[in-house]
Amino acid sequence: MNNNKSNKLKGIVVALKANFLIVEIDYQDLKDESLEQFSEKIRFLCTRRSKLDYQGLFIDVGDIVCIESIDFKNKKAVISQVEPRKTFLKRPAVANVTLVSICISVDEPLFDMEQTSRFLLTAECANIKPLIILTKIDLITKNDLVLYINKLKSWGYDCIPVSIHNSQGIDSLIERFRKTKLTVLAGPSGVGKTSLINHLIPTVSLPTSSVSKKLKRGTHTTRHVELFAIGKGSLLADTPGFNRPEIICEPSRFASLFPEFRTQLSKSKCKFRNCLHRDEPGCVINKDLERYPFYRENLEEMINSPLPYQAG
Ligand SMILES: Nc1nc2c(ncn2[C@@H]2O[C@H](COP(=O)(O)OP(=O)(O)OP(=O)(O)O)[C@@H](O)[C@H]2O)c(=O)[nH]1
Ligand SMILES: [Mg+2]
Ligand SMILES: [Zn+2]
Repeated sequence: MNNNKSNKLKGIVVALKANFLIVEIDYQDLKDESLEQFSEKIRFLCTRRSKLDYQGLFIDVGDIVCIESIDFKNKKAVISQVEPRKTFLKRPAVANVTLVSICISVDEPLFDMEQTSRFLLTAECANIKPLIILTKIDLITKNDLVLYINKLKSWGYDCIPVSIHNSQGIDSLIERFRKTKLTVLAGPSGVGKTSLINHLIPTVSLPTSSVSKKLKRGTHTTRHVELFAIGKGSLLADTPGFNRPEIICEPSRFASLFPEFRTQLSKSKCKFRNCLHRDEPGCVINKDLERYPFYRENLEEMINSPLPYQAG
């Protein structure tokens, strides 16, 4: 076998490690039968061609790339091209995301309406449909869980309630993720994103740590984004938790990021085309909706922010 083959291969960036990128190649993409010794997937430690830096092309996890100068023996290669991205989630930074699964725990840390909304808005802003995973449901009663489910429904979102302790919801999650090309698990620190990946993918065993007893918050255990295979052709990303996503959006677009407002605006129109749904006459938005005060407060912040369109 030739260990210094230099043909081109296409792969996906699964992790960034210091100045290197880890690129995974599907075994089936290798037509050369002499490479049978490799398992289904092969990971290469890659640098990037300097011309990519000149072109200002930065590369993130999820990017589809071409690798060259492939050293099969040492599993090293050089990235020579990056494909245009279909989508891009800024934080956590992942390219070509097809589903953002926002993990929110019902307790430890406690469910927080504003924080949950901020995560949802980040996905809506990137035009990626979010799915809410309600984690740690073993910590609350069935009645309380129904209240959370109904609350999220009134915001226009379905959720999948799960617990790794009694395996509730796990099968429907696996089914959903296996149907999706690239799912990102995002959410605050300590909600159980990594624990969920360990539970869903038996070959993965990542470090997790318990929530701080004093602050009732996570301790930022996961430090890097990494993609893991879940079924054929599907990937799942673990990401570092963070507690307060920023909202950066033009005030005129802000209301369209709330499904419950979108529903109202699809049924009837406000009198003024540029209505910001404040106190304008003939506005059709129901100001009694749970998230209206949150919308209003952040809208005012965006309008008055010294940075363009930033709230929080
Ligand atoms: N009761 C209960 N605890 C859980 C569940 N899932 C995870 N945990 C616990 O929650 C704690 C935090 O879990 P992690 O998986 O490290 O949380 P994370 O979201 O990855 O946190 P960061 O990496 O900091 O973003 C651990 O002590 C887990 O054992 C669950 O379903 N029920
Ligand atoms: Mg983690
Ligand atoms: Zn209006």
